[in-house]
Amino acid sequence: MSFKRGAFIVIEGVDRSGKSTQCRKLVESLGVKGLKAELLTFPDRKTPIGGLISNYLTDKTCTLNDKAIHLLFAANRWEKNERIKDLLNNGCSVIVDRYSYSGIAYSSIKKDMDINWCMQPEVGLPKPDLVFLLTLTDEEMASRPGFGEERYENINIQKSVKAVFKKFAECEDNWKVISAADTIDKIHQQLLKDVLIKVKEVETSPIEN
Ligand code: DGP
Ligand code: NA
Ligand code: NA
Repeated sequence: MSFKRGAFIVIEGVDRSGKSTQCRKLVESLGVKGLKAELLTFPDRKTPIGGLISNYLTDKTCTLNDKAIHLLFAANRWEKNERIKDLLNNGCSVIVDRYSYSGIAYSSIKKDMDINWCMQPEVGLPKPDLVFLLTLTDEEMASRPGFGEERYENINIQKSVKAVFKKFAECEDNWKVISAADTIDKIHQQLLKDVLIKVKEVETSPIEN
C-alpha cells in the first residue's frame, strides 16, 4: 500500500505544564524532517461555540449549567472531527493541545457530574494514537508562575484534575507520562523520539474511534 496516513498525537496535562510550547515545537520539528504536521488546540476559541466557551472561562460570573458547558466543550471537538480525519487521511500528522481527557477531567471533578456521563459526548471522536501526559508534582505546580484569572486556575482544582489524568495514564495503553519539570528542550527531544516512532508505526493502520 503506498498511501500513508498521519499520526494523531495528543498532549494533556494541568494548566501551565507546558503543553502548548511542546505542541508547537513538535509541529516545527516534524516539518524540519519533511513530515507534514498541523497543530490543533482545544478549546478552539475562534469558532462560535469556542466563543461561548471563552466567555465562560474568562467571566467567572457566567453561570452556565455544568452539563451545558460540558457539552459545548465536546461540541467544540466534534466540530473539528472531519478536519482531524481529513488531515490524517492526507498523510498529515495532527498534534493536539488538550482533547477529550481534559473534557472529562475538568468536568467530572465537579459536584453531581458523573464520570461515565461525562465520557458519553466524546464517544466516536477519532482516537489518538499516542497521548502524552505532562506531569508536575504538587510542589512544582504551586511554584510555577502565578495563575491567571480564568476559571479552573486554582491549585485545588488542578490537583483534582491531575488525579483524573493519572488514572487515565494507568488504564489506557497508549499513554506516556513525561515529567514537565525538565527543560523545554529535553522534554521536546523525548516527545519527538516517541512521535517519530509512532508516525512510522501507524502509517498503514486505520484511524480508530
Ligand atoms: P487552555 O486554553 O488549554 O488553557 O484551556 C482553558 C481551560 O479550560 C483550562 O483550564 C482547561 C479547561 N478545559 C479544557 N478543555 C476542557 C473541557 O473539555 N472541559 C472543561 N470543563 N474544561 C476544559
Ligand atoms: Na489555561
Ligand atoms: Na488548549
